[in-house]
Amino acid sequence: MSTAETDAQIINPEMPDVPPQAPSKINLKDYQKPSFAVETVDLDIKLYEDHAQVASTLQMVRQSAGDLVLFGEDLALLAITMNGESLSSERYQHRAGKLTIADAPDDVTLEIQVRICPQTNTALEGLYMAGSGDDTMFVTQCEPEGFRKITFYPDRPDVLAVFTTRLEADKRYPTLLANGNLVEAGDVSGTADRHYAIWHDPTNKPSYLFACVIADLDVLTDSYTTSEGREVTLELYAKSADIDKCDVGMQALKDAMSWDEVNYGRAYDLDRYMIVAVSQFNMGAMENKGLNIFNTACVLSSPETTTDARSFSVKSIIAHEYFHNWTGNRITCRDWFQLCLKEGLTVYRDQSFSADQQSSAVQRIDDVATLRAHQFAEDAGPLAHPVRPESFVEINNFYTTTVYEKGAEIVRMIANTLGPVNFRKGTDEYFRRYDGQAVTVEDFLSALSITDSKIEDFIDWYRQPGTPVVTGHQDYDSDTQTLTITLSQKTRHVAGFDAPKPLPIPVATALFERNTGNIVAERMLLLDQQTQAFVFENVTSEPVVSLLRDFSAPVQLNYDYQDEDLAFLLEHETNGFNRWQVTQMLVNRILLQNKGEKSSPDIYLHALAQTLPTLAAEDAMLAARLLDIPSAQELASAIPQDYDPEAIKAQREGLYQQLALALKDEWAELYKQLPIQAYQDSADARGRRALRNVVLDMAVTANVAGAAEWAQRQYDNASCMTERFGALKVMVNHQLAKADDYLADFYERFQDNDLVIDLWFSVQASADTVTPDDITALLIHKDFDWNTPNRVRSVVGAVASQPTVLWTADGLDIYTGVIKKLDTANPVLASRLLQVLARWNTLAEPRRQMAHEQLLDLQKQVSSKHVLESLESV
Ligand code: 0A1
Ligand code: ZN
Repeated sequence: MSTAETDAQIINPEMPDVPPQAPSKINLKDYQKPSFAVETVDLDIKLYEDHAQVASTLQMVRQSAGDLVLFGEDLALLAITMNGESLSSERYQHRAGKLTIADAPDDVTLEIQVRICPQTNTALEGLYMAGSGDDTMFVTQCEPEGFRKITFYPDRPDVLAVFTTRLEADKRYPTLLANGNLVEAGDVSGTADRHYAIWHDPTNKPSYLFACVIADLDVLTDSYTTSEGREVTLELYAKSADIDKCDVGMQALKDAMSWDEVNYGRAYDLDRYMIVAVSQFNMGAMENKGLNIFNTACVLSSPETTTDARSFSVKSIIAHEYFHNWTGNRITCRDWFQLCLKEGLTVYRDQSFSADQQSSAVQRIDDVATLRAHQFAEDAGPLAHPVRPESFVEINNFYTTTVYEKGAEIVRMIANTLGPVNFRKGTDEYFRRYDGQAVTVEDFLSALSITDSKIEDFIDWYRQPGTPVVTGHQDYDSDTQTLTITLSQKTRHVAGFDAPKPLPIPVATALFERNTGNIVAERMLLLDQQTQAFVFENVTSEPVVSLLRDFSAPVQLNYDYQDEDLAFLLEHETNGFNRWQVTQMLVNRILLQNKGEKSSPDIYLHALAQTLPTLAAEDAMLAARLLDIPSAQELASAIPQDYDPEAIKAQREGLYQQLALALKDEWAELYKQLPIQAYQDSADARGRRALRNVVLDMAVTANVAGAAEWAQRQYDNASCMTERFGALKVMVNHQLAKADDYLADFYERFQDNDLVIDLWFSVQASADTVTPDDITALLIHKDFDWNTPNRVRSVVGAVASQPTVLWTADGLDIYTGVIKKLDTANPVLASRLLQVLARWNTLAEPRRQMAHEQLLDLQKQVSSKHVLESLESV
């Protein structure tokens, strides 16, 4: 059918709102149950050369009084019937993305036909075309509100239904997938070149978990037998050139399936579990029922093309999406305000899974570093919101580190407060009570509190924005042999919210005897008042106190430590995470304290020099992490006003230099102890590779004789991407003589692999010496592609990590230009990229004024509600 023919048939196009209204806010307090439930949905999706036709049949039953409301966006309505009768346009209203039928009977069969255009859908929501040339494929992304771009539907998470999906397309696309079980497949009669497949998903699911794929893909197949005896077929689909990079993901899937049975008693419930790798995707991955869609960057992995860090994150994302099958899919969210219900719990579960696959200390370091770098910044700025927001314009703007990572920290605090046995009793109760339902955070807390009613008090953590600051000091009384630790909490008052209340803050504490370095007492203190004193008896001498062990709560800690106490803890703490934490506290004291209060770096440098050589042999990964100096971006997030990007960069680099010089004599020896070996994917081998890259950078920084040649040799002889890319990064960052040759070689070797070329873009865009002109050159490079979010992020995301480039007139011009370009083409991506500019109001003048003007200007030139909402606070 030609486009011209179908245009003529569009009935009752949407009434424009005249005059255009400001996008309206949706409020949690206005939640109302849907008037109609959907029992079954039959979808028939026919894909043609330049459009698709979607026919749907919905069986609906009234639940309560009210209109029958369907949502639809970017759809051309071709036909609609209710209980067999064609609906004339007077029977319904179609306005602002809503189709409302006022006087529907109690039992309704709706038949709807629409035309959509996946081929021009650059927003990557609904059904869209990904890839190019021979690799073109069609995939869906329906969370949170993409299903309404496929057909008219009560597209909200509390409407659950059984879906049957028929897909029809040209045989050029042999892969036809949808949720559930394959019921039938065959040729379309009367045609030579079209075929179809029918899928039935027996589970009740919300529309955001719908998915389908129309493509030409290869498949890696495996199987898993669940603890309940179900034989599950596992399939990982990718384009044929990538099928050799699917083994890591497949193994991770099997590991995750077994981990969830052992740790939460949860087995998989369908006979088939499919994962599809897609090169154009706005986020990491999506947990559609039985048919996960993954960004290629989050599922493909091979030693030659994938760094260790990426490969490790592939495993955790596979686990994350798998764990959603219970926490998200079988028990889902009542409304999008409850997003943290599925995300916080699932992130906690994937972090726990990953902690079992490597050193749990290093896992905790990674989780906390991410939280501090991104979530603390969000909580401190104008986009701060509660883990469960109370209003939004565009829900896509709330897939944030606050909802995900702070949400996970709340679950962690609950788990630690309950202990493993009672936490398991609580989660068992949660699954028992709410399986098959769409529920709220209150429901979750009520199940978790069956063994301890105090757990319900954690609700305030979900409601209150801002990072609490915990301040404390200690008093030792040698006469009574008592130690009193006094702790206070304060959370900033975020405009638009109630005055903050004290929260329940678990503070894991240990007392270390100064003479021996031994732990003499360990306790979980629960700070739930504004100020509280905690007394320890029978303490024979004044100890060094270690607080917030394992980062027992997502707070900022200001305790009146002496630098020497922190150095003592670096030596004596038994937990690797806590040792890292004290190095970070020392760095903060050196870099961020007000003038006059700044610590001298001597104690820090001395303590590291003492620790590193031995630790490098015992636990290379931890040794590498102890050398962390927070990124310029992270340091900036801790500066509430008058932030000067140049000054912070200079101080940061100065400390890095001092560290490199302080250990100058060690680097050659350490590097020698970490020779390139045949590739192995073990925690130990990954640790050695991580440390080797850090040592290489330190050696080049300290001008160790021959270090530049070490980098070249490491690149030339690399056994894997971690080594090759690590060496390239050092050469580019330090502008070593051969850097350009090696960049060219890297491009040459990997030009056919998009994910590696993303690395090639990002290493240049994030180089220490990058200029706005370099960024512009990358944005017009022949391989730059505005339609591929991974490629956009590889350059633009890197600019965001360079405050000295970003916060200049040219840098901001480039950055706001990118937002304008993506505003209507891909508003989800545009708005996510925009969020880093929220820090503009902490800048020192004249940058603050300049940034403010640029943002006001941007506001006038954008139109998506996503971007406009992110600019509301300007
Ligand atoms: N639920 C997914 C994240 C996700 C959200 C939105 C998307 O498209 C706009 C895609 C994925 C997860 O938590 O993994
Ligand atoms: Zn998730």
